[in-house]
Amino acid sequence: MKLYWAPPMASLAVLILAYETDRTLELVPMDMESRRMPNGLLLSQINPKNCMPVLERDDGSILTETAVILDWLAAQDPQLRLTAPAHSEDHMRITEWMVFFASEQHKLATLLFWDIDETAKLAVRTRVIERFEPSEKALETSHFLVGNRLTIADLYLLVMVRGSIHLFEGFDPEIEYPRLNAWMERVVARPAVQRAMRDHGLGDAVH
Ligand SMILES: N[C@@H](CCC(=O)N[C@@H](CS)C(=O)NCC(=O)O)C(=O)O
Repeated sequence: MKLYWAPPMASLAVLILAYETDRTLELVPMDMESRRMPNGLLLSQINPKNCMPVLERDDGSILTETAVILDWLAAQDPQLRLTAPAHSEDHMRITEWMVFFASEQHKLATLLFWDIDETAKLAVRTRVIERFEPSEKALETSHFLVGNRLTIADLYLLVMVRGSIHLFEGFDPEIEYPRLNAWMERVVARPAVQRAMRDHGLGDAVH
């Protein structure tokens, strides 16, 4: 399988999941400015939505949308319980979190790469950061977002927090969201996460 990726974006969650499930993905880097791959192919030629990440499966079919890629990949190894059976309560909760991250934080954060003015950038920052509050609250009573075990919802949240630290200068979850910060330290310490961060070009054992 091939993962078309661009750091420090959501493709990191897919790579972590691949390592959690002991799978090998061929990484194809994408230049987000030109939206071209090293071989000159345009992102839109692979994904008409012109968005990352993109997973090309072994049969050549293309899967898009972070939440869907994560769910499909996790479902290949049901015994690991990184997702849950379709239509179960846990699956609904996992999906609920992922749709929230996708629509209320991820897409909003990507506006920073668009041609918007400083006032709009500040509004994006405020909205994205304040939307970590539900996660902070959920982590008051559980070690993870769903079912007290690591799931793909946690992987999506991880890239939202790390992406926000990268994008929003001065955002420090240790100060603003202590439970989220403690959760992040636990998740980041996992060998699969450390390995994915290194392979994703984020340097050594980054926090
Ligand atoms: N709906 C997509 C959106 C992902 C997304 O916004 N990806 C960013 C990179 S992390 C992107 O492609 N941005 C380019 C754009 O929005 O035009 C998903 O959930 O995967």
